[in-house]
Formats: sequence, C-alpha cells, structure tokens
Amino acid sequence: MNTSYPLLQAIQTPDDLRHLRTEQLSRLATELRAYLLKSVSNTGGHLSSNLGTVELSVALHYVFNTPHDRLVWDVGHQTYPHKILTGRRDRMATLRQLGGLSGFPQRVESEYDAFGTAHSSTSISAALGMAIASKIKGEDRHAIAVIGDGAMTAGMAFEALNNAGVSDCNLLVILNDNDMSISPPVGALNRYLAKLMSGQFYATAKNASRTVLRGAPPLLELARRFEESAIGMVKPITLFEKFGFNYVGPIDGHDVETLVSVLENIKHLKGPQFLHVVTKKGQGYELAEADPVAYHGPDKFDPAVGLQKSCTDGMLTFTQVFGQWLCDMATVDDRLVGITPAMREGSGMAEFEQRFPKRYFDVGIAEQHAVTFAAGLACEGLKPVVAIYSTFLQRAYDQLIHDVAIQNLPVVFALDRAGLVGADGATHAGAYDIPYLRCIPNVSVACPADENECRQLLCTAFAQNHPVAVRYPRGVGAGVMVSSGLDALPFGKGEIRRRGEHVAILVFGTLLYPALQAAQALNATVVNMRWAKPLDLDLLLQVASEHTHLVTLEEGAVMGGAGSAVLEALSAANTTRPVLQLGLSDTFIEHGDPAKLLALQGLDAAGIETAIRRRFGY
Ligand SMILES: Cc1ncc(C[n+]2csc(CCOP(=O)(O)OP(=O)(O)O)c2C)c(N)n1
Repeated sequence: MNTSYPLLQAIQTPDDLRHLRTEQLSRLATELRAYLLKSVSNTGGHLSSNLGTVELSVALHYVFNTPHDRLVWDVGHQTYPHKILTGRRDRMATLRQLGGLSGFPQRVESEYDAFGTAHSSTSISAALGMAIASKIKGEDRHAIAVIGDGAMTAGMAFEALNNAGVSDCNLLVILNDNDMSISPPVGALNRYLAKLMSGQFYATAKNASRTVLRGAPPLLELARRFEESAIGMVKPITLFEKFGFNYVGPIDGHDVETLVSVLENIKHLKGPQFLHVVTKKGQGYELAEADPVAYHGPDKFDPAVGLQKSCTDGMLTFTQVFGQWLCDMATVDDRLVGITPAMREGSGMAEFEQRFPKRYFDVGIAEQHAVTFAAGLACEGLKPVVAIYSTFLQRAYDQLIHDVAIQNLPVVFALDRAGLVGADGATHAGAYDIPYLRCIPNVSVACPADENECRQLLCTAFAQNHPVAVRYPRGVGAGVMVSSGLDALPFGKGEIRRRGEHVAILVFGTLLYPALQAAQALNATVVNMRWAKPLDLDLLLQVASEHTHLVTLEEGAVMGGAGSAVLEALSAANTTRPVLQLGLSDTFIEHGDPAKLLALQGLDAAGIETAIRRRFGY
C-alpha cells in the first residue's frame, strides 16, 4: 500500500471509518476509488458496478453500526469497496483466485458479509428475514438491502417488497439506480424509474433530506401527498409507497455527505423505508463511464490504456459458436426466437439482437419468466431458443418441468457455463444441470465434446419436437474448426473415438480431449457419448460387452449425473461391470483458475489416468 491513500490506509475496519469527520469522507472516497481501480486492473473482476458504489459503501459503514447492523448487497458483484473497508484491503490482490478473496460476499469470508450472494434479487428477502428475526429476538439492529435497478426487475424482489411492505419491521431497501443492468436495462420498471428521475419528479438532495428530516409517520405523509397530488401540487405517490414503504429520493449517490445525512435521518424512522439512490456505472474512470458494459467484468488491463481486444489465438469460445449458430439458424428459419434473461453479452446474443431485433427478447433478470414465456411462444408454433447459464436455469426449475416438459414443448435450452466457471466460483458453477435435467421426462440433454459438435448438436436440438438442452462450458474448447453448415448429428447417438483394450472411457462433453490423452497411456477405448439423455444404449451395451472395465467422465456433479445414468442402464440390462465414475465431487468448488480447479478435481489427463490406474490396478 503506498502513501497516496493516507486516509484509506488508516482504515482497518468500519470503526476506524466512523472516527473520521464527515468532511473527510469525500477525500476517502477518492482514495478508495483510486485504490479500487488499481486493484481490479491488476486482478480482473467486476469494475464498473464497484466504481458506482464507492460513496454508498463509505456512507453505509459510516452511518450504520456494521456488522451489528446487517448489510445485504444484492448480487454482490459491487462489494469490492465494502471489502476494502472491512479489513480485506490487503487481500484484494488475491481476488477471485484459488484460496483468495471471493468476488462476492461470503459469510465465511467476513462477519461484515451478512449474506452470501451472487445470483441476483435475493437481498430484500434476506434482509427482511434478518429484520423480522431481530424483532422476534428483541434485538435492536437495522437490516439494509442494497439492490440495483437490474436486480430489481426480478420477480423475487417484488415478492419480497410485497411481503415487507405490510410488515412493521425496520428494513431499509436502497435502490442503487444506475440505469444499467449488465447491458442497458429493459422493461416497464426501467421506464418507470427513468420517469421518477426526470423533470418535476427529481427531488434534489436537499429536498430529500428535508423530507426525511420531517420524519412524518409514513401513513400521515402518504395522506398528505395524496391530498396534495389530488389538487396537482406535488409529485404522485410512487410505486414503492403503494407497496407500503416510505419512499425517499431520488438522491445523488456520489455525494457522500448528502448520503450520510439522509441515511442518518432514515435510521431513526420506523417501518419499511425505501431510499432511491442514483449512481453512475463506472463513475470516476472515464473509459468505464463511456462503456460500462465492456468494463462490467474485464480481465486485467492497464488503466492508462484501457481494455485491449482479448486474444484467443483465433479460437472461438463456445458462446461465440452459439451466437453464430443462432444467427445462421434464424436466417433460414423464421420461426426461431431468441430469449435471454439479461445476459446479452454473456450469452453471445449481441449480433442476433442487431440482426433480428424483432425476434430477440431480453426479458430482464427473470429466468422463471423467460422459460414460461418460451413455452407460450412454442405453443403458438414458434421455435424458442432460451440462452441461459446452467446455474441460472436452476431458478426456473418448476417452469421447466411444469410449463415446458409436461406439455412437451419444443424449446431449446442453450446452457452456457456448464461445468466449472473459474473466477466466479461455486455460486456460478454449472455443476448440476445433468442431474437436474435428466430426471425430467421428455427432456433431452446433449453434451458436445468440442466447438463443431456444439454447433451440430444445436442443429439436432432445434430439429426436435420436444425440449432439448445443449450444455457447453465457458471459454474456448479444443480448437476444432467449426463448419459453416447447419448439419445435425443424429439424435441420441454417440461414437467410438479411440479403440483400445479392457478399459472403455465413456465421455460426456469436453473432457473427451483429456480422456483421449489419458487413454493413449492406458491403451483404453474412448467413447464420445454426446447425449446424457437419451443414452446411446446400443453403443453402451456393445462397449460393455467388449470391455472388462468402464469409466464414465463428465464435467458435472457425479451424483445423479451421466455416470449414474450409465449405471442405471447397465443395471436395467442386467449387465454387470466395474464402473469408475469421474466428475465433480460432492462439494462446492470455490473460485480459481479453471484448469487448476479441474486438475484439483482429478479431471485433467493426468488425474484421469491416475484414477483409472488406482481403481483398476493398471
Ligand atoms: C439470477 C441471476 N441472473 C443473472 C445474473 C447475472 N448478473 C450479474 S450482475 C447482473 C446485472 C445486475 O444489474 P444491477 O442490479 O442493476 O447492478 P449493476 O451491475 O448495474 O450495479 C446480472 C444480470 C445473476 N447474477 N443472477
């Protein structure tokens, strides 16, 4: 830590922060922002959202008695300033690396991380639970949820508002409105918030302070506003007031002294409070302000130069393969519609949006709605492709079963980030999709081994008349050339990739390539199974009859996964073979370099070879 951060350097915990004079906070925020930029540019990670929460983090820890008061950050990707202020400044260099700080709040990491997050829109529910618990236990503490305007679009946030608005507990919801999700925000709520901030509806910071200072009981205040709005004198009652909250704002979220004075005042009000704070994504770093999407989650970069084009040696990521396929298939089939729950960039749909705007739907952070919306489209003869991360489809499990599978609707699920994701850690790992999908009737699951198969299996999936998921991992694959055609592979069929003796490795997905390496040393057979469901039974039974030992391999949870499907099938066919199941162990795998994490799970070539030798005594 160098001396250009004199105030920040003196802060080990929020207690130290609370000893500063209010006039010093703006200087502290400047130091914190500079430290943050330097730190994230060295490690990579979420940047623009964190630049936007610097003043809010300072003000919240200054006014509230954390960790006694509970501070719950929604998604948690904007908590780096909070981490720096809560004793983790010196560990920021380890961010998102194996054994280092998580990129999200974690209860095990710090007592200041009141609630673990990473999936969005959980903060109001969790903070409400904490507020009610403190009431039941007779404890005097505040519970605060900080939620972005993107996260606010999720149904779950509204379920929580609906519940909280009629409670009489001391819950403070802070809407951090930067008019951005990862990409520009969508939907009617966004329009409403924009309206709130415009013209006569924009209360100056001064006005907001005065409103709070009056400290009128919410009901009285509501009655007064109703009366005044009836004669057209004053701003109408906001949506949040209609939900039962006392609404304050919008106020400037980069004016730390105002934030402090407003929060000080709100702190003394009873009942559910709603503070609307306006911030700028990327605040204070010109390049991020100009392009908050690119700086949402950059790799390492030089702040003086800015982001450079990332180099993948001409290799396509699976996400790019999907994006190209989507455009190509949409060109030849006008029934195709593409749906993303707020992940346009992450799911590779930017070009599709440009070229097919009428068939592109960003539905907001609303996975449940995305799936049922797709079901409705499919009922009417369209061919929906839902591009969704494996981990986020977990949110829409009932919709998948109840709305899509039971009605056997032809929806394609392009499941990105299947398997380990690396720096984002356990919350984002796509570890469970094979187990959670393969138990649902009518649903098929394809596991391409490389980029070209990914394209081909997407074609196969699209041609089916029932729900099909195609799961593929983050990043690049084996570097296989991707054909430009739209040829499908046969449905439910695998292939033998290498013929060996005694041992056959049945691979589901991209671990085919390390398996081929391991098989070289073992002279084993390698089977590219391609489908976790339906299993290629003929191929499986043929391979079982020709080998003494079987190995199953998948980048997904072993428990209930494709290997379990193989065991079930062998058992049903009354065939007994020793089977070694390789995949992700029954534990949450933390953040780190993906290759290292795979190796730690024994899923690199050396690990696969060792496991086989050990189990079968080779
Ligand atoms: C359930 C779920 N879906 C998608 C995401 C991916 N995601 C992470 S941050 C983000 C945008 C959040 O926008 P907002 O709440 O406005 O925060 P900002 O980044 O603008 O500060 C999204 C979609 C997620 N974390 N959780």
